Amino acid sequence: MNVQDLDSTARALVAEGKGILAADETVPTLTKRFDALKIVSTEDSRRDYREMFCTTPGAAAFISGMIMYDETIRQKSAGGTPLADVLTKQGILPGIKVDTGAKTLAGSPDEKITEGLDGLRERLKEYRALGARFAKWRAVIRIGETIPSPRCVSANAHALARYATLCQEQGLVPIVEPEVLMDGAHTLERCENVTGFVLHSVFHALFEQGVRLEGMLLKPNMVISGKDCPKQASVQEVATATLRCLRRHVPAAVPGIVFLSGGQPSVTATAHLDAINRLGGPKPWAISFSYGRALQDVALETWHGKKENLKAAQQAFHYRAKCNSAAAAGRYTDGMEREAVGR
Ligand code: 5MM
Repeated sequence: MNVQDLDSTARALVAEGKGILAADETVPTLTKRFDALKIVSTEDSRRDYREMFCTTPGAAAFISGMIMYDETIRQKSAGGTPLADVLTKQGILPGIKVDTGAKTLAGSPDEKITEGLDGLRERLKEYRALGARFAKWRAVIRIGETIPSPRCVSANAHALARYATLCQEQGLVPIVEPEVLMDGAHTLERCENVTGFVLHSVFHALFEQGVRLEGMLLKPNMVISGKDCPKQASVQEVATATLRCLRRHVPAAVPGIVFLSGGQPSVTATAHLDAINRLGGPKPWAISFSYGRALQDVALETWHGKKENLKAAQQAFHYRAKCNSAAAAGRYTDGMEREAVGR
C-alpha cells in the first residue's frame, strides 16, 4: 500500500466543489428503474445509459469520481474505449462497488448483512487493473421498534472494516457506506440515535482492523425523519441533527463525508447538503455528495432510452451536478432551480 497515493486519491474525491456519482446499481435494480419508464434493459441499453454520464461535457468540474457496477467497468463505449478509460480521460476517477449485496441476517429475518468478503482480495486486484482507484461497500440498517439489533450493527461494521483494510492493501480508497434507511415512521431523534450508534460501531471496527482513516471516505445517510413519520423535520432541523451526529462520531482524520441521498427528492437532497455546509462551527472534513438517485433521476427520465434525448439528458445531469457542487460549498440557492426551469 502506498499511503501517499491513497491519501491523495481520497482528498481528490472530495476536492472543493466536487462530489461522486453513484451509478453502481446492480442489473436487477437498474432494470427496475428502466421498467418504470418502459425502457428495455439489455447489456447495450445499460451501457448506453452509463456512457451518457461518462461522456457528459464539463461534468468533471463538479464530479470527482463515478462508482460503477461490475458489468459497467468491463464495458466499452460505442467507440470501443473501456468506460473506465473514458472517465479517466475526462478527469473523473473510476470507482467500483465490491459488495455482493445485502442478505437476510441469520436469525433475524427483518435485518440484513452485506456479503462479499470471500475472494475479495483477488477481485480488488482485478478491478485495480481495470482502472478502479476507489471502491464502495454498502451496509443496510433498518429502523423498527426492536431493530437494529446490536449484533446486526456489529456484524455489518465488522464486514465494512474488513473490506476497507483489503481495499487499502490493494491501493484502492474504500468508501465506507453504512446506510440507515429512511423507511419507517421513526422520528428524527430516533434516526439520530441509531445513526450515532452505527457510526460509533463502524469507527470502532475500522480502528480494530487498522484502517488508515486519512485514506478512506465515509458515505453516511443524513439524519432525517422516517418517510412515514407524521412530523417531517425541516431542512434546518435535518442539517443541525446531521452535523451534530457526525461531530460526535466521525474522527477528524477522515478527509471527507459524502452523503447518499437515500430516496430523498433530488432538490431536497441538494438543499440538505447546502444547509449542512452553511452551519457554523467546526467541520474538520469536506462535506459533499455521493448521490445515486438524486443525481440520476432527472437525467434518466429525460433520456428515456432514446438517442435523440441524449444531449438534453446530459444537460439535466450536468445541472444537478452543478447544484450539488454549489451545495458542497454552501453556495446553493433555490434560484438555481428556477434558472434550470428557464433553461
Ligand atoms: C446506486 O444505488 C446503489 C445500490 O444499488 P443496488 O441496490 O442495486 O446494490 C447504492 O449503493 C447507492 O450507491 C447508494 O445507496 C447511494 O444511492 P442513493 O440513491 O441513495 O443516493
